[in-house]
Amino acid sequence: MKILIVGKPNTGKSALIHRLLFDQFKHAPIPPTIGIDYHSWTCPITQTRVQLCDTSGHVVFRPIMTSYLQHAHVALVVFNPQDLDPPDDWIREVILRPHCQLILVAHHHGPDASAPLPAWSKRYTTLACNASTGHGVRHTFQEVVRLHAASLPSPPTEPTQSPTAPNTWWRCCWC
Ligand SMILES: Nc1nc2c(ncn2[C@@H]2O[C@H](COP(=O)(O)OP(=O)(O)O)[C@@H](O)[C@H]2O)c(=O)[nH]1
Ligand SMILES: [Mg+2]
Repeated sequence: MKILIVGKPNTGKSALIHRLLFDQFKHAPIPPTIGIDYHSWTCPITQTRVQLCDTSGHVVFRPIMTSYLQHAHVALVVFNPQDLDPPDDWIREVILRPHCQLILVAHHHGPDASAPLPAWSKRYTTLACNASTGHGVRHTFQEVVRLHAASLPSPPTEPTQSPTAPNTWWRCCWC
């Protein structure tokens, strides 16, 4: 399963992945992501192997990011709930690709990961977490795996044959 992590620069995309993979928060400034950084993670609940593609939010890399959306199963649009400007451009890019599931991640930079979310974000599936405290980070990624699995069509089931079917009278006449 491939997850593309997008959103404006400095929303904490790389910090979230660092917290997920190493259970740490880097207080020293994280160098800006250039293009895409790849990481792999296995969901401890379902054992699903996940490729995490951490992207640069910089506008220069926007065409590369949009091409990567074609191969992603899920796009996480990370945003800062205090930001008055919704990440509409990213949301629009993902909605244009119906194969790619859109999930928003409200990344609170303050200590309270349960602070209220902006009203606009309630139109979408939105999860909330915080890289500095770690609050909600593992749950967010586990929930993304679960939501993706739930969105897949269920495999066709074998037609069940009625146990009485072979004994119907007309079948007997063929013997
Ligand atoms: N206080 C606080 N700062 C954060 C948090 N997450 C990220 N930052 C800081 O915000 C800046 C941008 O984070 P980064 O993960 O590089 O953002 P990205 O550009 O979206 O990948 C860095 O200086 C981080 O240390 C957080 O949860 N709390
Ligand atoms: Mg980054």
